[in-house]
Amino acid sequence: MTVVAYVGLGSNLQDPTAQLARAVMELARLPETTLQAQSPFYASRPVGPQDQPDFVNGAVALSTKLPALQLLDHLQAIEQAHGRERKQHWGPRTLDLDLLLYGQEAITHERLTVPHAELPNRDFVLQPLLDLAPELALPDGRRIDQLRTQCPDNHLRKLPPLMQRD
Ligand code: A4P
Ligand code: MG
Repeated sequence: MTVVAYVGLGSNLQDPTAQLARAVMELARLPETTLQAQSPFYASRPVGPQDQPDFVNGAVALSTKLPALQLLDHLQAIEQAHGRERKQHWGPRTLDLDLLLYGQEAITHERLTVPHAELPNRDFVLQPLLDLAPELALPDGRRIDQLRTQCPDNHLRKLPPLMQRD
């Protein structure tokens, strides 16, 4: 079965834009997976501890035959390859890959909650999703465009396409 999965990308260390651009290429090479679309990248103020650099965020749409937990394994392997260290909850990071949506499935597993628990509260996740799929809704029916109007403002700044490459 092929599923459309949405993956959120975030970085605020070691050239975040280049980290995201590289990660998009790595996601495109995953087995049994095709990269369907890539959102623009956005600069955003950090949610959580404030004594850390601004983030760069974006999202991709993948068409995949990988089961959700296998896709998560691949996302975590890519994070590790980018030198990800888990020190502080919501702290600075070279690369964060979150599985935002996996088709219209709601998943509750010790390693995986889908839709991502913080998705409704984060403009830096909702806006890239809207760029990719303006009609998108959560499995419970809530529309992404509606959530976007209600969520806190993290001062998103769309980065020009040239700055998305390195
Ligand atoms: N996990 C459960 N569900 C998922 C999912 N849908 N996708 C588990 C990915 N992982 C999921 O994650 C901890 C565990 O969550 C994983 O082992 C996985 O099994 P982590 O990435 O190791 O830890 P973390 O990142 O510190 O925690 P968390 O809750 O994932 O943080 P977030 O939600 O990723 O937030 N501010 C801005 N402006 N932009 C950002 O991108 N990101 C964060 C991190 C904080 N502030 C930010 C940003
Ligand atoms: Mg994470």
